[in-house]
Amino acid sequence: MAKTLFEKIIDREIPATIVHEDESCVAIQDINPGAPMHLLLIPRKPIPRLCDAGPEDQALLGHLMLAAGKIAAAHGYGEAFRLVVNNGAEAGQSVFHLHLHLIGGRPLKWPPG
Ligand code: DGP
Repeated sequence: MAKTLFEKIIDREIPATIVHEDESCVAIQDINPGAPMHLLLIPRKPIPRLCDAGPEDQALLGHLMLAAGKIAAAHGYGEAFRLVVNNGAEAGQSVFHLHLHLIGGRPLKWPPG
């Protein structure tokens, strides 16, 4: 299988600003930020979409959520941030390696477009 874009970033084959790294995930700055904080939390495991995750991924998904809160706090936005997962092209997913958008630092409207 060809590596996903995010696997190449994790493997340092493509440059990115990495702001967090642990045994299960990597967080990078989004190349096209939509807010003062716009990070992508990427599991090392290349699950294409959230709907492709299975029961075996339960701990990993929980890890991502908890890591997001800690990373938001480390960036000064621990009290007000948004997590977004685009699942599928029609929902706006463009990179088919599961990732959480971690957004903060400006007022966020609801519902998102
Ligand atoms: P999504 O549309 O939900 O699949 O989000 C993919 C995000 O990935 C999008 O916000 C832009 C970001 N992105 C795409 N290519 C690169 C890249 O080469 N480097 C970085 N840092 N981010 C990228």
